[in-house]
Amino acid sequence: MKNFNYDTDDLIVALATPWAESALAIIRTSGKNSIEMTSGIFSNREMLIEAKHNTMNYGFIIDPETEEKIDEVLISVFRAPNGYTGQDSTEVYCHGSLPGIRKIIEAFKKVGFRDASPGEFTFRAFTSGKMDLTRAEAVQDIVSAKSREAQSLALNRLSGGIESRINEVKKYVLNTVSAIEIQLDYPEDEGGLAYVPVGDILKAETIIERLLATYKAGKVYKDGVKVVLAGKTNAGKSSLFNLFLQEDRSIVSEIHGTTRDYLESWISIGGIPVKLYDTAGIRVSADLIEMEGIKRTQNIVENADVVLYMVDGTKGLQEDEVESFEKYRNKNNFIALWSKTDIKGVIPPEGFLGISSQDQNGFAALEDKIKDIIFNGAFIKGDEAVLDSERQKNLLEKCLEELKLFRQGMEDGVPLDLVAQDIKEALDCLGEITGEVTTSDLLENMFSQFCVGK
Ligand SMILES: Nc1nc2c(ncn2[C@@H]2O[C@H](COP(=O)(O)OP(=O)(O)OP(=O)(O)O)[C@@H](O)[C@H]2O)c(=O)[nH]1
Ligand SMILES: [Mg+2]
Repeated sequence: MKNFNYDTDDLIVALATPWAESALAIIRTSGKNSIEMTSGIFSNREMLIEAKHNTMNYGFIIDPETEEKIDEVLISVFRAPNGYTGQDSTEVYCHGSLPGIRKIIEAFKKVGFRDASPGEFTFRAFTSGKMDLTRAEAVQDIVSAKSREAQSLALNRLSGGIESRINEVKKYVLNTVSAIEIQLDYPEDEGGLAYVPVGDILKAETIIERLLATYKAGKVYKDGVKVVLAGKTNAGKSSLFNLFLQEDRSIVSEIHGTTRDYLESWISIGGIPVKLYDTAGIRVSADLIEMEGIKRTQNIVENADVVLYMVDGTKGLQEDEVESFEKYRNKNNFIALWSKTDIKGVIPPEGFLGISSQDQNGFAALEDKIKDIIFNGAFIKGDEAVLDSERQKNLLEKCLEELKLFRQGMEDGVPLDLVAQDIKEALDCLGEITGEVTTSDLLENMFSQFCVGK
């Protein structure tokens, strides 16, 4: 983040809604005396200066130099230490005209505001103690969530779901640290018998392990997964692709080699964003374009999270596909499908899931199987807090490692002052997660990923 300003008192302004024509737009400000300074461009100065926290104030934005009316607006007022940033701040609800918005922001600058950097409002919320880093990270996750589920998981983190779990861990670790400190300070009191509550460390480890298990699930909701339909020509891949999409996107025909290049589309399976690929059917062909399509199919299959391999149920597994079938079969992300089960006499053999794009038989079972593979047992329970930041995950892994080292050391009879080091490092990791121990590099890196106005 260039020119990221850590002077958190000065006056910042930014458009909080998209830079596009719309019915309404919101411009937000924050900083010391920002309410009074906003009143400098408001038709009813006194009203704003005296406005209470959490109130709406009607009037006009006035150009402070020309005194020209710029827009008819509502201004909401938030007084420190309340409000999002914990500072005095205002939000201007104006009409969503781009020239109008530009003029309002210019007016703000004329009375001493500057453009906010990305994430600067949230940064201020963090520095004024309104939220820890796990919550701040959740703010950006909410803004960029691709699905309703991802958004609601982020909302849980914003309400402190992760923070409270981390604090629990911290409590257990601190208990142990203080027990160690006492031992080190007054060794003779215990008659040489060191008592350290190792059970607390085990409890801490359990919480961390569970949080780490939710990481995979959380990532699935946030980034989505790749699911590929592969198989021989005419197996019925495009028909199933269209069924997933609920539209006639891919051409379906009885001619072999109908799909020559791959197609992709985002769909949702139980709230998980899935990028579904329809691919060129595998066969030996003299057609160069088709061969290129088949080559690309293989690449996509290699990189897929889930491979749906479809065998034409009316024909069974063909000789020339055995090789590719066997190649993928041994992977744990593979589902073997037996197509066209609506046709009389088409019955899936052992190991295949029967499916029909015509009567949709097997479709729900397929969705369940896909979910099983994606989550691999790491389902999220109810409104459990789901870890989703890589930064937090890495720190938790390190913390867990240190705690295990500590326990190992205790078992091996390593002197207390040495094992104490491991547990203090574990504590540092926890502090870094919530932001009590931070470096400016970390903050800069994190907040620069935000959008302006957040
Ligand atoms: N009865 C029945 N016919 C199906 C079903 N699925 C596909 N078909 C038919 O099978 C033929 C091939 O279907 P496609 O979906 O184009 O097959 P594909 O695997 O995409 O074929 P390529 O693009 O050539 O690789 C078409 O005539 C479809 O109507 C099904 O579930 N039941
Ligand atoms: Mg096709």
